[in-house]
Amino acid sequence: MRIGISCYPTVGGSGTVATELGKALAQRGHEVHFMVTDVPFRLGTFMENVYIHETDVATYPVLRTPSYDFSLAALMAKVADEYNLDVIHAHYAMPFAVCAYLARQMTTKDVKVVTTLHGTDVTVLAQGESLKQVIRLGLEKSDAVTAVSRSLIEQTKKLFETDKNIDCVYNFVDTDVFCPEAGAHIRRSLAQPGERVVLHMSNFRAVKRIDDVIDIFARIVKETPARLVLVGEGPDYNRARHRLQALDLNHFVHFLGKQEEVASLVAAADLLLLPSEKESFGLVALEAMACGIPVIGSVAGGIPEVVEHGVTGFLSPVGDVEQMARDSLLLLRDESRYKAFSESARCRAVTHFQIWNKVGEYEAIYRRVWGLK
Ligand code: GMT
Repeated sequence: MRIGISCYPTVGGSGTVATELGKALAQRGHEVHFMVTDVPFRLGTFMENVYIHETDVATYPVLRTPSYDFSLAALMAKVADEYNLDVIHAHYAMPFAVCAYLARQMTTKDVKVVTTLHGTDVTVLAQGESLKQVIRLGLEKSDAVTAVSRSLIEQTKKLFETDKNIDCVYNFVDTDVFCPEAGAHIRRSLAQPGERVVLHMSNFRAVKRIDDVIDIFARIVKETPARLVLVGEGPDYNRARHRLQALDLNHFVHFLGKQEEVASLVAAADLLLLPSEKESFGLVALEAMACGIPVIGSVAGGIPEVVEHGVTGFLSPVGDVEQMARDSLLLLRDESRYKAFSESARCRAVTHFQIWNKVGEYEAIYRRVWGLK
């Protein structure tokens, strides 16, 4: 098939899922067209069957803000016409499904629209009235809608009071790339022998509850030698830095900022902290599990569909840092328990969230919207 993909090109789970999906589809022989504002960060080097189309955003003094969404819609229509696209896969209703709807009004081709909900368009943006109706339009006009967890499907249906069919296609991971062996060569630069490595990787937004990460780590390091590795960037990153300094904990912390290649960093850790307030899936938890790294997280959104409580990690109510710290220590100080969790985590990732199975699920949806078997 000829598939157009639109996503946010910046670091983040949705961009990762969209880009890895596009690359995998290209490997399977589909023609994949990324329609984006910038080259997606995980795209890497040239790949056969992959084409990139960047928006040319119109600016004019009378336009108070650049007309990004209209430019993207026009680009989608142009690519659909020129390359005879079968499907536009919009990763986020806002703005991509809406742009795809507009593109469909402009193109002469019968192109189908598949929209994947990744979370914040429903859990944050659609909570206010100003964008809710636009997001609803994007969903209703899509030929198929998928969401990355059952929890997100439930929230979407409740919020929009819709009975539209929404397929659950979980996030996925390449378990050959994210594997326990991937971190061996950098472990020594993160910790001394005998020290445990605790990782948090995110876009450092309020929903990630960075203060909880710090509070959990402060309790861990009081009891056992440990290092905290912080990967990512975002509004709360510098505040976290200052707070760790004020607590005199900064010499136990590696502030690594934005990183392109993360499999080795994840695999070099012993534990992942994900105490989010909202999390539609939690791709980083899956990437950690694939590397055999247990997860300490919150019972929020789709996290319980990824992390099996008491088997591949421990989950507690949002904000319960005492319990999260106790559970962390339970794993870090008991080698045989840790080994059992680590093996179960890897096994769950391999069994339930393999990239090729999920790519197959998306392909089946593309065929379905065309009435093909
Ligand atoms: O908040 C993030 O971590 C980034 C965000 C994004 O847009 O990339 O991630 C969302 O999509 C991911 C891929 O489907 C999910 O794994 C994340 O859970 C989801 N984030 C939230 O729901 C907060």
